[in-house]
Amino acid sequence: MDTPVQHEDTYVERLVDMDAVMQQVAEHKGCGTEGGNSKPSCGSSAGQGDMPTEIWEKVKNHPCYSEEAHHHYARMHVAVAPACNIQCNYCNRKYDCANESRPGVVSERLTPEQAAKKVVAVASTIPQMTVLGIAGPGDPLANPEKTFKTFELISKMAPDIKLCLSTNGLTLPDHVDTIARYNVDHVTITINMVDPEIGAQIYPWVFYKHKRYTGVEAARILTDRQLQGLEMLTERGILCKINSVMIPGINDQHLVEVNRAVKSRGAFLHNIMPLISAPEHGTVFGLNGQRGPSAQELKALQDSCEGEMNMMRHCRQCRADAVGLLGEDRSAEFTTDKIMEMEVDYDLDTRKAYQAQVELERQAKVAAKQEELKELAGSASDIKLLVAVATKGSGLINEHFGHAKEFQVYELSTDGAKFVGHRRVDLYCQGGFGDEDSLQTVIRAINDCHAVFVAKIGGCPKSDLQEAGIDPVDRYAHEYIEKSAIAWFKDYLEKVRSGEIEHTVRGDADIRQGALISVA
Ligand code: CLF
Ligand code: SF4
Repeated sequence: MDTPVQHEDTYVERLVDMDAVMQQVAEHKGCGTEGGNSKPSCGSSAGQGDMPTEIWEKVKNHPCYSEEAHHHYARMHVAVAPACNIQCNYCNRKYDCANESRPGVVSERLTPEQAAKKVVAVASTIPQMTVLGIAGPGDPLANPEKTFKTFELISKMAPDIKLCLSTNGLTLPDHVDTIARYNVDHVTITINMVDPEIGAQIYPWVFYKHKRYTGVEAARILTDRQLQGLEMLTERGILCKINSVMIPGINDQHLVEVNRAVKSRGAFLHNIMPLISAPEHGTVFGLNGQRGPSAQELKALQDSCEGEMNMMRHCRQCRADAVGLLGEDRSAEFTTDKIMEMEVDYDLDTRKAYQAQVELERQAKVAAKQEELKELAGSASDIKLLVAVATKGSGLINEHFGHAKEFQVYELSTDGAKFVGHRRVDLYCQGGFGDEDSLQTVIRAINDCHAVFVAKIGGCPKSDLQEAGIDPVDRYAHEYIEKSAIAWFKDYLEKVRSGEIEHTVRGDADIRQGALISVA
């Protein structure tokens, strides 16, 4: 099993001079100075920066609320909430709630008791699992008894695990006191509009106080309840993340207004996700041909909102029974049958010791990046470009090109390396041979990138990538991502300066819609 602290070839070496590392860690101001950028960006930050300590304590190990943490810490979901009280045009209720899940995914439903056993089993096996979320398969607050019973059991059995909740917000104001009582520190509300006319194009109906409402009236009730719930939560100091689904031609421009509305009500983080819409999902949008955004459209909207508040760009639209690091899915290891047979020993000391080691690894990574950044500091250039990275986690370039199910995307500039997204792809390596069709989908998915960093790559894909103008880089295998990307960028700028290469602007890239969506 691969874990964040078992990269035996490099880990011990990195810890040799921990005094120096700890000194640099003490000095680093990641959140406010990510990549030398002075704008706070806590959803994609490396450290505390200007954040109050009590908020930092809540986000530092939460893989969704801290981009940096998501390389190291895992979350899990338990699918205890089957019912829903609204209808979204991008959702088919045969599948998981599409407000947090990729469409077309079906999760294994659990009772609260089964869920609690599962959480303890996973926490004992994956000590870096720090957060338990309830995100479906329907709306958790349309199933309040099951949701809160699950939280109650888990807070007794695994008290160190943070509790998290995701909701469409319709009944949120009714449950805020209970949420606070159960110490649920993090709540996600999906808010796609603050204008009922736009809402009527997204929501055909809501079921509220024993009555079904449709059209603009339904959307007005929903937006009023969502914003009221948000205000009530932030008044109580509960951290709120807003998910918004970007639907081109319907709410894409409007999401800037949504961003302002949620920021003014105290939301901590805004997660704008692409609509994923394919006819095979059987949703209204899928069947009527509503398209999702391209990679450039999504990034442009996220960039335009970033001046207003922290943006999340590392969401993987997880399934309602997801387990593991974001981007990996270990739910198949923890099916109900397997859990019920497991002998579980919940050892808090072992979990703490393991997480302390993860912290050292994480801090060494930050220190290495800061060191490389110092060398970049003298460079003057307005070149900004994207690179893709194949990684299995821990902030390392440690995945083979052919085994990558996704690539992480970083924007490089003289400010440093900034995580700006990820692209899911079809596996190129199909049991020992490369699949040419898959390679073309990979190239389309990272077509806006100048280079792709991998632990290893074969001759054929290498030459196809070069032909497409993407530099396959394997010389930083098993090194830290940001440090390596900054070092590569320094070389790139030098080559441009010397006239060895000419800087070109890349085109757009695809966000995968249909293929393989139900697999992970
Ligand atoms: Fe789950 Fe959501 Fe909590 Fe995270 S997921 S309930 S906040 S613990 Fe995270 Fe998954 Fe995106 Fe959700 S990557 S879908 S944002
Ligand atoms: Fe589907 Fe979630 Fe919308 Fe309910 S709230 S209709 S489960 S996407």
